[in-house]
Amino acid sequence: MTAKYGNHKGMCFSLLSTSSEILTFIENEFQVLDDDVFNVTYPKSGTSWMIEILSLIRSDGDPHWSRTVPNWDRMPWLEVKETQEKLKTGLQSPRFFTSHLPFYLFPKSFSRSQAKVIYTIRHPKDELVSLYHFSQMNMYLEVPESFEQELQDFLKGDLIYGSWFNHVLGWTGEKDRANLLIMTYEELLKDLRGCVVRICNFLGKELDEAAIDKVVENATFKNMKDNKMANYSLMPEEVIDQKKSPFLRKGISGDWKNHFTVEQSERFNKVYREKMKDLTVKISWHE
Ligand code: PPS
Repeated sequence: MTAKYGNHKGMCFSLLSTSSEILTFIENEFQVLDDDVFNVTYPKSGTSWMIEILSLIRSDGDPHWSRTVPNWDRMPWLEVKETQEKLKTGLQSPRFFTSHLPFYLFPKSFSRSQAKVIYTIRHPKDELVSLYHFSQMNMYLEVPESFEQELQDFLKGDLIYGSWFNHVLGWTGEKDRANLLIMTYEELLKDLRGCVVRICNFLGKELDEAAIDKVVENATFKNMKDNKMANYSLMPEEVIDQKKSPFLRKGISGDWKNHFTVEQSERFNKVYREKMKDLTVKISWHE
């Protein structure tokens, strides 16, 4: 553990963003409501993209809300310090939240509710590359000594929000719940429109063709990068220094090939095969 990180029930977290007390409250006392919607991810897996998609779906494709309100106010991060006051004062229903929590730390009351969760998974090698760059520019995170160090920490499950493997296994283990939709970043890249339609069906939201087109148009990488309510340029430079690396960095799949050596990739594959052998959902890159 390092100066910036704490450990809560086996999960590493940033002391600047949350605490064991908050995580305990969220797990045991926070009351999920039936009309809540949660965007859940392991970090760097398409969280902000899903916020944009859900915000636009919620406003019938009208981009006004997403262009005038920062994404962290549109879909607050459930477990961070800043959200705790908002939870006390009450948020207007239906509440839309974002969370990076693994299933075992997610609110227990979810299991008794009809609330909907969209869980997005990204190819872990690309997730790791994205996190590596993010760690250089985000003051909440430790700067890794090297890419090799980041890779070793990933394989040990020693990164922010814990093990990627356990996170994905935990959430996908809940795949039979009717109120859980599992998506991948790669599907979003391949067929954003098709994914928007799936999400609308899951949420029971009827949008006409023109509204769906507007959701898609406003959730593209380029349009998000130009939208200061989505590109984190409103964050002070001391917190997120985008001169070091932009938040919306590349927005592609396969960038891992520019970062991993052949040996690192093989080492990664070996651990991946062992740890993911019990994966119960079909993901395109999973053998
Ligand atoms: S965070 O910090 O956990 O909330 O980060 P997160 O939003 O999950 O992930 C950031 C990466 O998602 C990419 N991104 C997109 N890719 C394609 N299209 C769109 N619209 C989009 N929006 C965000 C973003 O560029 C980060 O990936 P990298 O690989 O670093 O570019």
